[in-house]
Amino acid sequence: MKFSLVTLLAYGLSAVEAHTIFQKLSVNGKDQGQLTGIRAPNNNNPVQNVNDQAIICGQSGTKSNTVINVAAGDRLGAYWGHVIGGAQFANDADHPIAKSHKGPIQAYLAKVDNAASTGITGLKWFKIWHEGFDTNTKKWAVDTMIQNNGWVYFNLPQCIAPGQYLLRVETLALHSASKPGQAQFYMSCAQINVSGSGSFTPSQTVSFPGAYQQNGPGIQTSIYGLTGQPDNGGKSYQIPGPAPISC
Ligand SMILES: *[C@@H]1O[C@H](CO)[C@@H](O)[C@H](O)[C@H]1NC(C)=O
Ligand SMILES: [Cu+2]
Repeated sequence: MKFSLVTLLAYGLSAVEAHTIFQKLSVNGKDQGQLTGIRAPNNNNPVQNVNDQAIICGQSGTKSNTVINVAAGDRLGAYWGHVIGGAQFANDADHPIAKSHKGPIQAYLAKVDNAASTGITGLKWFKIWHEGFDTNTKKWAVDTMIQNNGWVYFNLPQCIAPGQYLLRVETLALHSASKPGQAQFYMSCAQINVSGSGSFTPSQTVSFPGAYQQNGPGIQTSIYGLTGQPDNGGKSYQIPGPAPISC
């Protein structure tokens, strides 16, 4: 019983406020600026209902008229901070996110006519990148994000066709996810305009809401081994959603 109290203290209480927000984008290492071209929630609270509209781009919050120009093949960075602006105060241990908040990070695209003005419902999403849990190093994608001071890097695939897209980047925190409805989803959407000579059209897409099931694999799941370590019991972890495109 002592163990469960320790677990509760370590993972339960810290979960209350130790959240995160995706709030800026970098393109080939160049920071595009705070909330520039980003639709971010106004607060760092998670979305826990996968069937809620907020699972698309987070609770509706900031808007931007900017569409960020990128080229297919560019290296993108998504910056996460404990609050808008980054750390909440000096030496904020929960910036960019609390260490307890282990889980995968994913990037999805949806083609739109105008990324600045588009609605977000009914879009057809496909995944371009994800990172989950490495059974060898015992590192979660969230650990990499913390190591990189909030930055999550991935490539925009070379095959992506020119045009405007919403880029949905999601962090999923699984510290309490063994209980129904306790997986914590964090996401914002970046507004991008892709140039290049790609011609990829996805043969399969998913909807948000729709892509995830509340009790599905990788969502309602315990990440703790027998000793209470967040090592997924040494097993591989199944990242929710479709496979990333390959091209
Ligand atoms: C998108 O990129 C194309 C190609 O670089 C450019 O011609 C167009 O003006 C851009 N659109 C916006 C909205 O920035
Ligand atoms: Cu949290």
